[in-house]
Amino acid sequence: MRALFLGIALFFSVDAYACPMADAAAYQAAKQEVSASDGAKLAFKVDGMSCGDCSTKVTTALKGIDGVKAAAVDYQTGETVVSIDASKTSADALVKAIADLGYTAQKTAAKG
Ligand SMILES: [Cu+2]
Repeated sequence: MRALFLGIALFFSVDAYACPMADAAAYQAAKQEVSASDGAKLAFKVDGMSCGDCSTKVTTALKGIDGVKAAAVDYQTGETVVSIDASKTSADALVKAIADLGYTAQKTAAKG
């Protein structure tokens, strides 16, 4: 009985974790944070991401860079937006940090 309960709990937690709709909503919320941030806005297209773990890895790496104020990464489209203090970091540094994780990043035109 307990095993069954755990099985069901695990099924639902894995399902919620992998839900593309929830991931898309989280990206939209993170994107708002980037828009609201006072830094210079950069946009990238990141290739090679396949799940929420990938976007978390990229987001964490970007936010760990000195000068990055906010970052939002959507693994489903590869769309990545970042707000930076341009006196501390650059688009090239962010592209390199993403490449170090094994993904390919290309700078695109920032909107807004
Ligand atoms: Cu992944």
